[in-house]
Amino acid sequence: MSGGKYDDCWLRYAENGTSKSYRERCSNVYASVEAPELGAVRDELRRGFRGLLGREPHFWQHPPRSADGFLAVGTPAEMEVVSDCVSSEAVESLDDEGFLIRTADWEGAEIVVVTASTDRGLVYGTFYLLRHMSLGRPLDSLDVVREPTNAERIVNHWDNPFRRSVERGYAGPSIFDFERLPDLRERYVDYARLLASVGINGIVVNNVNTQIPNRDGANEATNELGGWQLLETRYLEKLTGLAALFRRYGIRLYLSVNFGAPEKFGDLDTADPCDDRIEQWWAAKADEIHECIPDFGGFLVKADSEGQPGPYNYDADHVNGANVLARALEPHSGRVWWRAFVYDSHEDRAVQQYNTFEPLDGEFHENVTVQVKNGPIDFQPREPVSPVFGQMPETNLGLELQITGEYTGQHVHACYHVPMWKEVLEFDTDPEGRGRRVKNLFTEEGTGIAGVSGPGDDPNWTGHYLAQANLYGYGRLAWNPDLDDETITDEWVRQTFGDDPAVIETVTDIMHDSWPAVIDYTTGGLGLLHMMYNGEARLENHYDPSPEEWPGYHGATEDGIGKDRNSKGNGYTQQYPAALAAGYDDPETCPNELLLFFHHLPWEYELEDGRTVVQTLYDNCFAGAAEAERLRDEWNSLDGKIDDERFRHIAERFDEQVVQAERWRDTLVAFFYERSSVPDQRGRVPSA
Ligand code: GCW
Repeated sequence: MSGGKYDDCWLRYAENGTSKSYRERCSNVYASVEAPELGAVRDELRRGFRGLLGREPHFWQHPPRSADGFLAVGTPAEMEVVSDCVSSEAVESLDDEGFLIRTADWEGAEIVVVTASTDRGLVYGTFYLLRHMSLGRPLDSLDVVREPTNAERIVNHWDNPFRRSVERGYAGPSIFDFERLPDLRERYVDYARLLASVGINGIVVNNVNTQIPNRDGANEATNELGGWQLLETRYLEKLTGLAALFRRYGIRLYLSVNFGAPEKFGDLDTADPCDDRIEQWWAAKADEIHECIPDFGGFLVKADSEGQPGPYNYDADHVNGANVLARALEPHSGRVWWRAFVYDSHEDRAVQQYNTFEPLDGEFHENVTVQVKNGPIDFQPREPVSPVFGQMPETNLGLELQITGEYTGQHVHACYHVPMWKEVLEFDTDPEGRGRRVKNLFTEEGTGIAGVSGPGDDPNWTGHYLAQANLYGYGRLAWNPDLDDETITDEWVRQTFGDDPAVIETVTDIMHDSWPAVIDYTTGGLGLLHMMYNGEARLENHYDPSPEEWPGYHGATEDGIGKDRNSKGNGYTQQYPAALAAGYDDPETCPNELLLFFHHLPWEYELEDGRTVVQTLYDNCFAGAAEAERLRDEWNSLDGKIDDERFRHIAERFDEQVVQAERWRDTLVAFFYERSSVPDQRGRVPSA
């Protein structure tokens, strides 16, 4: 932990075997001083080198005259040293956020140059260099050019500004203390550093549920102190300083807004997007925000979903709704992120998003991004990829991933999401040959990736220490979705836990195997989902096993289990392009891990390996719980190899995970037995 306050996560900058050579090259730093971002660059180098070099670097305002090397950070326009070492065409051809790092010989000294065409590029270049050094890699012969694949790389906070709670957050209260703004906490700087270090360039600071459902009673929305109030002038003014702080790190601020805001503020009796007064109201609001925050990113909107108001309240549709906001933001280069998470019943929401949004393809404004969750349901441990992807070619789409662990053990269980996200990103939305993998859908301007973040005010930011890896991995993939999970995991483990090979190997293995274990004991591994408790009044919402509760999702009956989301059933498979639809539609060709998502099958339906459905469910539940135990034991083998504080914290989480995994296993297998009356061939499931 840094100074006993809160953790540095992967920005620990520990001295390593290469530090001696770093001292030779980087003890002197020549960095330009103009823009605010460059303050961030210098601060980070100071902090990073204090650790990595074991001493503070000396900052120069001109090139140091010494035979030793130095580090030069700046744009060629500002620094001659840079333009001497790097061709201006090479820099000009970089996109705004790209950077170039090169080792060069300059007047007899060996220097390292970090350059870019913008100051934001320099921020990313600096963090790249520090990561490179944290990984102990040499500085000779550096020749690095990097640009982000995706232009928009955003985190969505589901923070409730005035309660300071975080919806689906498992790491304490909100980092943001909105009541105290414009006072800024030191922690905001550290958060901005964490985000910028992995390339995040946007932050939505408040919950999409801008009016908070009353969780204790009927699921009725109340107006009490919702995040919608941030649009009031007095709060906008307070956000100015926060936006400036993030700006230094290349991060733009966004707000979740309430579609009914024009009505809520009391001066209008409607929020009808087709009413001229509403058009003017939003335009004036956007102007006002822009006055306070000149680089304001835009609005995120959850409309007509789970109690939030939307265009349906006014007989309008999502295009009307999104476009009125888009027109308001257009003069300020702002963007509307319009969520596709819209459904009207729990019966089968899988079919609803495609049916609602696909017919609207081509009608959204240029500065609207339709933000779609990776799967058609809701961040389940495993879901098929949403059929919306690849099928709205005339619409800017955004991919919404969940960094926090709502359905994956809520940061009591270890569950590394990077392998899941890789599965989504590598998914081919059109296997008939046009090569539209999910990861290739967000490279055009206006498209992008959004991650629902969970960090909170806990000393370790994420509740479960290992969950830091999800934030790290999210940023790295949003920047470059081609990175493989091994690379990301290795970077994170080494920066976080150091270079002891035994520690690296063990932690890597734990990360790698954590998600499959959670899938197995919470679902049985054949594509079932939503077996979680869903009461509104208890904290364990979406955490505890409760398979009886939502038969509509898993379709368990006496004769079988699974849901016919196929052409015999509700036709969901037909929302996919023909080749995918055909594959999913036939239980013989449907991938095992999604079998019961698409098909209701007899309990004793035989799978390819000769086992029955019910036996496979039993086996997987047992295997998942056993795996949780193995992961715990692996972690325990690190006793004495890492600091006590982190060791004990994670060991305690694993102890609890093992207990919960066994509970999940026992509840699910009892449920499967109770419905099927088929005994476990291995005699593990009590049949009395
Ligand atoms: O499934 C739900 C979560 C809600 C969340 C919603 C959404 C912000 O349980 O907590 O609300 O998804 O994505 O809007």
